[in-house]
Amino acid sequence: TEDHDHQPVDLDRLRRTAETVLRGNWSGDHMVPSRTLYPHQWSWDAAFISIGLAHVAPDRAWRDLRSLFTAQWPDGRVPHIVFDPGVNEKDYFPGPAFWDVPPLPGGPSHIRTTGIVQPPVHALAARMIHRVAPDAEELRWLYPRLVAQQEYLLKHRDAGGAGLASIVHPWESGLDNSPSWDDALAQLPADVRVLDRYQRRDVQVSVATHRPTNADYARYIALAASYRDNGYQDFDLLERHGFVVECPAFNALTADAELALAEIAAVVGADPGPHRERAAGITQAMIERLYDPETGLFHTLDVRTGKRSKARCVNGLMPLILPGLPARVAASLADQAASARFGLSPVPVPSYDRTAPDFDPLRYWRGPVWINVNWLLRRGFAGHGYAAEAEALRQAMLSVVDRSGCFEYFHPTTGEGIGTPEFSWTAALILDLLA
Ligand code: 9WN
Repeated sequence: TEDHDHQPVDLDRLRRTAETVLRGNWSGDHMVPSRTLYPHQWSWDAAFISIGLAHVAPDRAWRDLRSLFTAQWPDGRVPHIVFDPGVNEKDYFPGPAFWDVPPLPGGPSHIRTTGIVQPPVHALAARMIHRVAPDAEELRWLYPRLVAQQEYLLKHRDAGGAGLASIVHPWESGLDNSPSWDDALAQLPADVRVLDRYQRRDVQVSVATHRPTNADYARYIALAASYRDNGYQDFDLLERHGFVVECPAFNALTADAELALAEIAAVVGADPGPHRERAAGITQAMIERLYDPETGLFHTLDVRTGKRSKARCVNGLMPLILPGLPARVAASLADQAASARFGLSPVPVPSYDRTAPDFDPLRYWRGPVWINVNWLLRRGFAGHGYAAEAEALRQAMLSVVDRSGCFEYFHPTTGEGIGTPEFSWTAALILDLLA
């Protein structure tokens, strides 16, 4: 294995580094994404983390998913953060006091969570852990919960009425300040005075110029407060809520979860058929609503205005993970991923179009490279028969992490590590790439 400077990647050292990060970030019954910046349990982090953890500590991998789903709401939603009661309120903002989720009838009363979700990567995780460390008992426990998670997204969140899930907050995408949301957010006032009442914790722990701007952060807080004050309800979202958007990555992962559930169903004695049908339906609706043949990419759709964002972002490549994508659409995504706009080696695919005038190599999801989306893209390439691209991307990921460490994200030109240094999903997914 060689990186682009032809320095060999030291695979043993890389594996040891990744294992050390995961040992350090384990917190009794779950993994934290980072000890400093993210001291609680995050939803899609837990999925990526457990996929890698399965190779070195399968009990912990199953445990992480179980902890998360123990906090599932009675309506099926899996909260984007499960708060650790042992962590001080001031160590993460917005914390449990801000979200103010009342104890839920029929739900666990002692667990505090947020009221928004993140992409459903957990069925894929369960299927992948089961391949490495088979445990039909865990799968039987998880299966109805994973089904309820999907039903929440596809019923309660189908604000557009076309069979796709809408997100009600940029944080739900996992790609917080992606340019994908700029048009939708621009319609909301950015009253930064809202921040006077709170302390942004992220800009104390991390570098402010890398994090979302205050104007964006003020909108995040206002949107979260509005959803909270509406009782975290999802009816009449278009009238009641200021941000209702269909994201191609979120929906691709929702369809992918149905495919994973079809396989899990076969193990637990349920019918895989309906899962496959739902995956096909979502894929079809995504092509009709989110695909632009002119850019050769998928784009987010603002359900309130009916307008598609023009921004070319990494979530627009993510539908490549879907095996049911027509070959011509897969080919256009593969072309775009390898083009000068993105480029998959020597440094992996960035979060945003490198040629865009507002491409920012340092600011969070507006330029830097993230390992989780690249890991997904690699699967997409491999699934559509692009073996050389899949391998190039794998080498590029191993190389940046070997040179820089298990950082949260990486500079899209130099590969330098940015953000928090001992980031769990980077470590976990590298272990999966090495397996
Ligand atoms: C808000 C934990 C999370 C990831 C997201 C990433 C970032 C949180 C934040 O960190 O979001 O949820 O405070 O910025 O954008 O993808 O799950 O690692």
